[in-house]
Amino acid sequence: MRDRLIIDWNKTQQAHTLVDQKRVYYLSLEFLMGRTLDNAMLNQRIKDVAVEGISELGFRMEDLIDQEHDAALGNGGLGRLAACFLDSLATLNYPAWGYGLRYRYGIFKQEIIDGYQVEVPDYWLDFNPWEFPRHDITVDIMFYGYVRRYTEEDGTTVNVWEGGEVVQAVAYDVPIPGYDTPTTNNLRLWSSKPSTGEFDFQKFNSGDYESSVRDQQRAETISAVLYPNDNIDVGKELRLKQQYFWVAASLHDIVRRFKKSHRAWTDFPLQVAIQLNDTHPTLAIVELMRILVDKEHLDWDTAWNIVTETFGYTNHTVLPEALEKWSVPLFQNLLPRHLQIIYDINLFFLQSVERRFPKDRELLSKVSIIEESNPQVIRMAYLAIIGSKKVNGVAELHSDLIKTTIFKDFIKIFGPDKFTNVTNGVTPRRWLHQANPRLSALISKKLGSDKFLSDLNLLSGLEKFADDKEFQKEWMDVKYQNKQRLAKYIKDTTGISVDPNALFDIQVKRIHEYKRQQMNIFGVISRYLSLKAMTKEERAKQVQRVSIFGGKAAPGYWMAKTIIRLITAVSEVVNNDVDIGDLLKVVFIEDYNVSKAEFLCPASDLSEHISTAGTEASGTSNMKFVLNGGLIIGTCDGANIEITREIGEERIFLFGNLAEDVEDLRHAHRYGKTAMDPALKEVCDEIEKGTFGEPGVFAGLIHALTDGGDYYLVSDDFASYLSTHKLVDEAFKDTAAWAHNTIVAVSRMGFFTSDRAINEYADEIWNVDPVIVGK
Ligand code: 7GP
Repeated sequence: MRDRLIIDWNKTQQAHTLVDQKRVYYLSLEFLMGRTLDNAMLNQRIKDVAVEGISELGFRMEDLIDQEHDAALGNGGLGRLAACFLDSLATLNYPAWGYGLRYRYGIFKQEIIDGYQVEVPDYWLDFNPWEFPRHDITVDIMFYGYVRRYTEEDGTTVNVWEGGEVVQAVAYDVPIPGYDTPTTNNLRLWSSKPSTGEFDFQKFNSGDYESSVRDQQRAETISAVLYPNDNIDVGKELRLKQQYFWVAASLHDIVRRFKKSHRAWTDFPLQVAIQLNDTHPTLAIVELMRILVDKEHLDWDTAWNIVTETFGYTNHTVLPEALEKWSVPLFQNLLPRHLQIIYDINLFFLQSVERRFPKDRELLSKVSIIEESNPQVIRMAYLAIIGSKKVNGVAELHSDLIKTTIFKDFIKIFGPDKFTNVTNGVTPRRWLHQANPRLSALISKKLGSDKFLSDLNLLSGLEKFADDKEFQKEWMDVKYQNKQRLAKYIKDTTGISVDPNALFDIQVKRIHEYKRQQMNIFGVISRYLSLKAMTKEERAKQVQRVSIFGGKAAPGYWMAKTIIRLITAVSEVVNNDVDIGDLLKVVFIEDYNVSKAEFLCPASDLSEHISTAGTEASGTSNMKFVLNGGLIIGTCDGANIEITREIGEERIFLFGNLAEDVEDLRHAHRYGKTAMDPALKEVCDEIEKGTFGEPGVFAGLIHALTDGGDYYLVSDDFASYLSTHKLVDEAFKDTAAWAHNTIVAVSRMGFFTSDRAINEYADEIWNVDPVIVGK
């Protein structure tokens, strides 16, 4: 497979060089790729032959596929989106490159020990046949140092950044095969090592091993680990180093490629579109200014025009704690010249604002890139907005919210057209065809073709079979088999027996208070208490449930870890309660990752996307679960809203308060005007009684609901959450209607392919065309 990929990769790169059209560069600190082998075989359409060949050799393909380590260079949604986008870019034949960091350690592995999360390092590079080290492609990157400014004879001022520490970036290339096309794009990941001049052999030979090794380690540390935080900014110097290292190496590469064509600099935006995946690569704006002004000696305005025509910025969150801000003193020490450039960008920007809104001092301080706190901080999102041509959110509600909340002042200045929406999508190759081969085969059989895999709207052809009893049976049979596979996995890994006939209710995603796994487990406790209170006869009428959780907590996020502990504690009690038996089981799946998502999504009847309204920018697993024939319980948040619009509100279990009411509800909590929901109160009392072990362990969770002001509005949404779960139970009893609804839902999911999202970026933001690579 590796050889095949490289042949197509070469063809593609040659074709792209030859046509020399505009290329897209997707800069992302995270690429959550998962495994490659299966995907590569399917995209190259040789899996059947490979399976046959492997079996003749006496192996099973599943076993082989299972040997591969996930490439887990990401935390959650943002990183997985980047991976889906790479698949679509290649499939749609866009000349595109991904640029990222080659972390030695990806996201940690999660072990559950005595009910608690324990983090174990993920050393994934032992055996990685999918990367190609390019020792010929290196870039020297500088940090620290000082700026020397002088005036040339003709009177121009020159700034030279010098005297810093130099580290070398080495390229590692990962081929990205498109589906059913020879186009194989490149993902270039940078690895850090001491620059050739830096590792001191003199010191080493003279016996000063320690200090020479220290220099080496210092350099290698830059690309050593992925920061394990999802939706939270911690502001550590090493993180800023990672960002600059990666951005500077990538821009150097992009500029070098552009220069080969000997075009005028003003053509740069006609040849290059750079997309910033959140603010992590925002320094690229500053670095490109530095290259154009300091090195290529363009005048400031010409350079700025080039820059602001080149970049696009995607925002992935409105959570204030996730918005990147760098302390000015820290930044000044590490990147002194870049700080000056930022000051100049800010000055010219504020001057232009001042001219248009004279005497509005408040507006100036509100939109300044520099926040006048102590210490001063650089607001990276503002820099990204000012330096980009377009800014987009990732679902309609989210794109509206950024315009009315965190970025509202910029609408005044730039007008509304700079801000746009591109609703996220997921690749149907991995998330339907690869993850759910049975369903994919059934759909192909019914539609008479597998063309839907590259044109997902063709799924609409299924709708007319939604009431076909025979088809419904085949459909539900696929679901049953996928649930059986999951039940076996649960048995093998946790010892818990679950009945595949039960309703499988799954919430898998990073653990975060805003995603409200706490509300889910409180709901489970409430269900448990009701079951306990029932007579035998009443119990016999209840729908069996398996509540499945999975997800990692950031190592420093205490509340998230406590939520995991509550889930495991509840599972110990409920699963061993003889009164309850198979009526309710609670499972925590250890170490949730892309490969596990691939067998969880096909096995759900119901999945939970229950964030406090206005907090989940889009969500993408919601799309994966529906695409795999499951229904959703969810809030009116992120892409849930558009999913509802597409599939029809009778096929989604929506509940809870709306985003527009959140502020008022929070306000009411702050002023003690809200009594806790009675069902939630019962749950809290039960926890405090010690039913789930030492109550002190969970005090933080309870406190957040009471004196903590219930910021995520669990109490406000709890009653409607529980009553909506009752509706789910009722609906599940009617198998024919359930089958009908899931078929109709799948048939209307065409919109949520990442192919559609990528075409929107290409047309509305990048202005780039596909290139057909010959066979
Ligand atoms: C996530 C959002 O939380 C999720 O709703 C969205 O679907 C995903 O991005 C892709 O757009 N955001 C992050 O993962 C994140 O860390 C802060 O954002 C930078």
